[in-house]
Amino acid sequence: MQWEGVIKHYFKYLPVTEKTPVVTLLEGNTPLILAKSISRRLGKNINLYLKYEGLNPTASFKDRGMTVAVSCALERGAKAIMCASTGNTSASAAAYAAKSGLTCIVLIPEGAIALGKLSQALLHGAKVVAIKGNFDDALKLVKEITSKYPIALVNSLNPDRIEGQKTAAFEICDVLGEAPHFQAMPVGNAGNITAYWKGYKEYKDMGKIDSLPRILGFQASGAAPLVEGYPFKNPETVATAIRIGNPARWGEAIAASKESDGLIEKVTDEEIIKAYKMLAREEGIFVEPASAASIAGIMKLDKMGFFEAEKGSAREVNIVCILTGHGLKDPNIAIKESSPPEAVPPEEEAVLEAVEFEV
Ligand code: AN7
Repeated sequence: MQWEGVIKHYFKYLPVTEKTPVVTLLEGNTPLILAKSISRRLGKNINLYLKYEGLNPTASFKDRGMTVAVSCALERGAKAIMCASTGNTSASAAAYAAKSGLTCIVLIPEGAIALGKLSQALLHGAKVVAIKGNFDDALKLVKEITSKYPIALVNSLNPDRIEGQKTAAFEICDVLGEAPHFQAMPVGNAGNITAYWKGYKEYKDMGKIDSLPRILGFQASGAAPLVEGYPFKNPETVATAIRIGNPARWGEAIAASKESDGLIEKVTDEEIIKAYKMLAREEGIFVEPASAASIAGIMKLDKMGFFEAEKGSAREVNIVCILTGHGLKDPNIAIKESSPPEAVPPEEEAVLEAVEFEV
């Protein structure tokens, strides 16, 4: 049986009816992969799982929210949708708009979105406008424009986005048979952390799980408003997806960390790149830098002794890291962080020498 997408699968949990024109690219149902090597680093009774959201149709978690946002916008008679984006939202909005026949307008910060994401938005036919400013400036404009004109806003300020994205929490619980003990994730505009926490709470209220996870959110240290407690005017990080200085869902993010007895911490670009390479080389998983922030965060907390109590206990401890976007989104970083191959003559000896192969 083919998977039918998140709206059909989780229909009764979502703001849809039989009349809703469902726009789907069959998003969701992403794998939960046991990270054997990283788990081993953490301790014998600790299982670290990777929720590989890069395997969604446009290669990020945004598709879960976009299927609901676009379907509902269509149901309400929208002709156009609009978003500001650090890249992934624009790629997803553009694809779902293409599928539905809606016009898509996206505002992006000039020169600050990864190549893969820009190519997606352009190829899907979105009207892409680059702003001489950052994401926060772009979002402000989108809010103004969509409040004046009949254009549906599809950033995560739109509650339908949150509803769709909460299905990832459902999937994790459906696979594990319970909620994980900890869930780690990158935080930018703070829509996703809001969505996951809502999803877990709803599943508990419905009696599907008995306990809730502790939510661990991570920001890049150059774009860490939730950690420092004030907006960043000029956010900077290698993880361009989370280069956001003034998160729209600030209060909800703090609430998720507080209510769940979790935290929101920061990780440096160096820690992010280290985790990015570790995932690629030890687990065979290619993510974009922002996604590696969740692993960088777990490594940082582990170093600080955060998991000491868990390590001593006899019970198995499950940590789920959300890998929000695929590595191919940002190929420039991957190449920059590697040694590009040298060209050699087309001869056996030259090839063996180049790979330093010894029998
Ligand atoms: C890979 O695309 O904000 O905290 O405009 O692309 O819900 O914002 C992307 C965010 C994490 C942070 N990982 O999620 C956008 C955008 C990846 C992302 C986040 C984003 P939120």
